Amino acid sequence: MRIVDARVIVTCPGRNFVTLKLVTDAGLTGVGDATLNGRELAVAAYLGEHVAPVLRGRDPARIEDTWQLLYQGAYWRRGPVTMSAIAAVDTALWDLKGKVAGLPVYQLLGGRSRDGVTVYGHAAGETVDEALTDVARLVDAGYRAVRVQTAVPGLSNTYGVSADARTYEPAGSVPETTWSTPRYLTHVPSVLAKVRAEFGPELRLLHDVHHRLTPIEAAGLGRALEPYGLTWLEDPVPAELPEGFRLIRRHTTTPLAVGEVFNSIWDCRQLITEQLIDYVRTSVVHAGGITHLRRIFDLAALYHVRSGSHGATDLSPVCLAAALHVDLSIPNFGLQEYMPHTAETDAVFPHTYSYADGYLHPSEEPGLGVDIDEELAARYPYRPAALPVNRLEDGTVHSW
Ligand code: GCO
Ligand code: MG
Repeated sequence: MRIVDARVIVTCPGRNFVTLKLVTDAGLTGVGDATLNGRELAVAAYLGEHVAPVLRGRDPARIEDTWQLLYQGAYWRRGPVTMSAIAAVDTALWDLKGKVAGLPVYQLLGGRSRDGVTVYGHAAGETVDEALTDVARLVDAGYRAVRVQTAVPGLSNTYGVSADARTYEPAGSVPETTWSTPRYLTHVPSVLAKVRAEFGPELRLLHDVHHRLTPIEAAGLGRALEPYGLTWLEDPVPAELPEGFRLIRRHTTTPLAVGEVFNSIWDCRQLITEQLIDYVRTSVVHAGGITHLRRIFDLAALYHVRSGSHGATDLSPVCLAAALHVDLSIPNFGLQEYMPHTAETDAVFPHTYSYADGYLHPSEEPGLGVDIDEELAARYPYRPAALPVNRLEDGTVHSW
């Protein structure tokens, strides 16, 4: 079998997605997500100009060899653009292999290690009362784990709280946000205290700091949150400096989750091998596809680190479908983030994974069980959009 076509499809059913579709001479197709929020066209060009010509004529069965060819063979390694492009190819090849074998991809990865994939949902509110109502909505829908974010009094446009936060995070809608670490640190423990008091000890609670603190500030927050038994505190500091996590670890037992912006095993190596984190949040699309993600999770398993893959709505249903096959099969699964896509997006990406009672279940169809409706996709042309920029109250640029 040979690859005869590699199509890069950019579509905007509410937000932008980049998808790679591989076509073989046997008429089989495979899909992979290549979406890099706010930088979509960079990956589309990388795939279209530099990768698609290499793929045409290749044997789709050679997944590992193709991965190495695109990684080692590029000389310029790693980085979000390259690794998202490699991810799309890798994901599409696994999809094809499943279709050739007549098996869902999780069977090719070793079969089920569990009955379903436990997910966490997003609860948010401008006020704490609104957030409590939103947590109740998720609990009623069966969720066992909930991430809680609220606006910070005195700041407008807090991360994770915009009106469309549940469906779309937020490229283009809020070009600039304002941040104050003292206001945030004063507010957030009281929010988690109220949620824990209202919902009891069993609901798993998470909170995302979105890379905004320094290690000593994060250490203090982790300690302040200890009474509320968080499942994880996410991205407490920018993770370019893994050594910084030693300082956080010295002061708090609140578990840490990091890695949604990581692209390779090298980005998380030190955090994992020094046991500085508890969950690694790398995703199929941004960390080199199913092949490389499994390598990361295997390393993590040696060090008692579990998976907690990124799953915001800027990762397409193709990525979510692929994530579920990985999640179901690995031994050290932790949690999977789940933000349902809009009906518009779901229509462009027909899929057969399903949610029930706090769990997602991947498709039993051969391959990944997801596709892109190219005709419908063409009706939603690309719309330029950028992620917000964050500034302190005095105007200094700060991590968003
Ligand atoms: C999360 C992430 C997202 C990112 C978004 C960026 O935990 O889900 O932090 O909210 O901000 O995916 O594109
Ligand atoms: Mg996050």
